[in-house]
Amino acid sequence: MSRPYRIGMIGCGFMGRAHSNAWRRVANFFPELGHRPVLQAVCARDGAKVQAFAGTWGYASTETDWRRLIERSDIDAVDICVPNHLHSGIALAAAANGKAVLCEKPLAMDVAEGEAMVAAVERAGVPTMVWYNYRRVPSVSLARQLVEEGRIGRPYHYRAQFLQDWTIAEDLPQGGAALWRLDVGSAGSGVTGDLLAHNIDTAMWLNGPITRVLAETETFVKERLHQETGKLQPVGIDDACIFICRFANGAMGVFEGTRYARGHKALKTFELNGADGSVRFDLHEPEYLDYFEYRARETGGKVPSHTAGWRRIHVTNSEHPYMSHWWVPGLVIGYEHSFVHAVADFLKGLETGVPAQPDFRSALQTQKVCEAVLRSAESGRWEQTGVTLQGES
Ligand code: SOE
Repeated sequence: MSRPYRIGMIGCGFMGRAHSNAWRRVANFFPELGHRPVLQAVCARDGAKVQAFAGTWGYASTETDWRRLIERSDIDAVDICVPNHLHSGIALAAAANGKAVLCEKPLAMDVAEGEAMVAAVERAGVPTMVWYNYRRVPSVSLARQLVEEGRIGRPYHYRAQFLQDWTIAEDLPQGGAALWRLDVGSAGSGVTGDLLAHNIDTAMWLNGPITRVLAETETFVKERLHQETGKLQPVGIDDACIFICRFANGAMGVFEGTRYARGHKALKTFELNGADGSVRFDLHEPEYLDYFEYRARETGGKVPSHTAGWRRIHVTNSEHPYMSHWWVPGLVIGYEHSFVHAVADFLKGLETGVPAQPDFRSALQTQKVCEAVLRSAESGRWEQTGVTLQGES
């Protein structure tokens, strides 16, 4: 018999929907789990909105003040899906109340805040997870498996992009619901924390710590009307960011994130090139992983030149990560399933005692890279990241 695991969701925007869907569906597709999520309460400031959200997603109750939610004795885990400037206060209070804390990415506004969050949850001894969901797209997980199996060999190059185009209009306001990502006071940074953080998390998971960075950022639209003040205000976020980096394993990296790549909506890509093989992923075709095998691991020999070539692996077989939980081979899954997988791994971590990653401490490493990137864009120099964490699973 699985035991109920009572979720208190804070926030009911786009991410609140993605997470609620995951909590609702996980028990259907991962019935072996010992915990069965119960949507106990959802919290948002707007009473009518939160009522409607609770009705749609099946939450048993609502709150309009997050402090009340984290104090409730009938909540086991608090899931933070609100703008970034609110993460830390809620996480600290939730940990002090003994709740497990799951937090939407990025962990915090900056490293100092993230460190305080790590200290608080570790002091309280509560389980944590940060929703870097793209690790759990089966093709991305398969890339990690290929790396672990030694199929890439000595890594030389890592390149990644996250391209969008939704903020190009100069009359798009900043701040408030839906547009808080453009307001530096709520977001902390622009594409570095919002988009490149995903790429950095994936990169370090696949290829180890990023040790130093050299970056450029740009804010193309300098002033935008603020929805909350009604005034034209300077834009404090980075609209675009490019950086190069070095990994601890000696590989070179190049990253690009922007919301000004006309025609691109969510083009998240990465490629890793090693001595023995390469892998390539593109979020627009998430069910595929491209793999070039130079040296066959099974035989140790080189793949003959006349048969060598890029191979598209359709990542839908039951042997592929997570896929035995879904349909039959050949049938695809998508974006929302990465969140279901995150929940499944989190609950499994509670049961095995091996915490799902990235936990707060691990996500702090990504925060450190983001901060070093922004520092480098300011200084115009290479900046050390201070990342130390190695080899998590
Ligand atoms: C921004 O548009 C955004 O929604 C990010 O906040 C998400 O983390 C990313 O997965 C998709 O884009």
